[in-house]
Amino acid sequence: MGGYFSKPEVEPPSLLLNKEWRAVPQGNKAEYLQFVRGFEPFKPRNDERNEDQCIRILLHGPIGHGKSSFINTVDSILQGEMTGRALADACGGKTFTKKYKTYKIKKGEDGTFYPFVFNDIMGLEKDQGVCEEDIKLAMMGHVKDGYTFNPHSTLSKDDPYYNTNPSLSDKVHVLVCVVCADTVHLLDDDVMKKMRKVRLDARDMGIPQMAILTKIDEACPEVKADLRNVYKSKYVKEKMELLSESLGIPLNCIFPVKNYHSEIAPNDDLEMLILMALKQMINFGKNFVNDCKCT
Ligand SMILES: Nc1nc2c(ncn2[C@@H]2O[C@H](COP(=O)(O)OP(=O)(O)OP(=O)(O)O)[C@@H](O)[C@H]2O)c(=O)[nH]1
Ligand SMILES: [Mg+2]
Repeated sequence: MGGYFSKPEVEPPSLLLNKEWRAVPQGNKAEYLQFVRGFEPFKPRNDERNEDQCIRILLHGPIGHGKSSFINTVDSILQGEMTGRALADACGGKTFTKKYKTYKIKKGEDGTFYPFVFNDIMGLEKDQGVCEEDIKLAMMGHVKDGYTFNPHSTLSKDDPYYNTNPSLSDKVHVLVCVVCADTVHLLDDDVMKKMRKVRLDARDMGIPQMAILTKIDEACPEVKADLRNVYKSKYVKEKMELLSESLGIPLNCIFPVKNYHSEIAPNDDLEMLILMALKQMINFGKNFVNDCKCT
């Protein structure tokens, strides 16, 4: 019999499974990076205008779950240095992102950009935060860049920031729900309902959807110690299943990631997880745009 402070006789169950619960992709970071860097502006199949098309990726989710940090992380990876353009908030509490903003990512010194853009939106909250209806308007391309969301009213048709005649480029081509792994089980019912509503609106418009599960480092100490444990972590698996059940997003469309937040040096494992998610966003967006009837 051990004393109060002595080592327990039974070892606590391991936080890791013996085998990965998701088949680990074969490629390495360089291959994913090459895919992203090599992705060129394209002319959609059904487009009689013969115009180059860019993919618009909209990130939405509860406040403080890492939307802006994800954009900053992608930017940092592709620039090869730590950037902080989408301004993430370290204080928590009320939503930090208030404006609708498009982020382009610089490709070369010659003023060229990658053919995909991110839209960062105000976070969802129980009584505050962005109205779900405004997210629907954004997906339809009706919200102009720079619009400051009002938690108490939706964008009206006579507002100067209302885009009456959105083109295919103004519309959203991929919807990404951003939820953090350490608090997914604590999400308020009202916030979940709002996220489900956004998901159904996107489904009705045929917009492909996926989710990223952020802050996996905070959810599991074994993942914090080594990101390569992600697909063996029981916690991460549980959180992904919970998110999948709650929102109705298939498991294979949910990507666990860790954003850059306190690091000052690059991390290959972190970048690999982010690039895997980004590749899926690009593929989903490209397929959607190709299938769209262009006007
Ligand atoms: N440990 C850890 N912290 C993260 C991660 N991603 C984001 N953070 C931190 O979480 C906090 C909130 O991140 P933001 O990117 O501002 O979240 P947001 O969803 O844009 O928030 P709003 O704009 O307020 O809706 C910041 O302090 C980030 O540094 C992650 O993967 N791991
Ligand atoms: Mg933000």
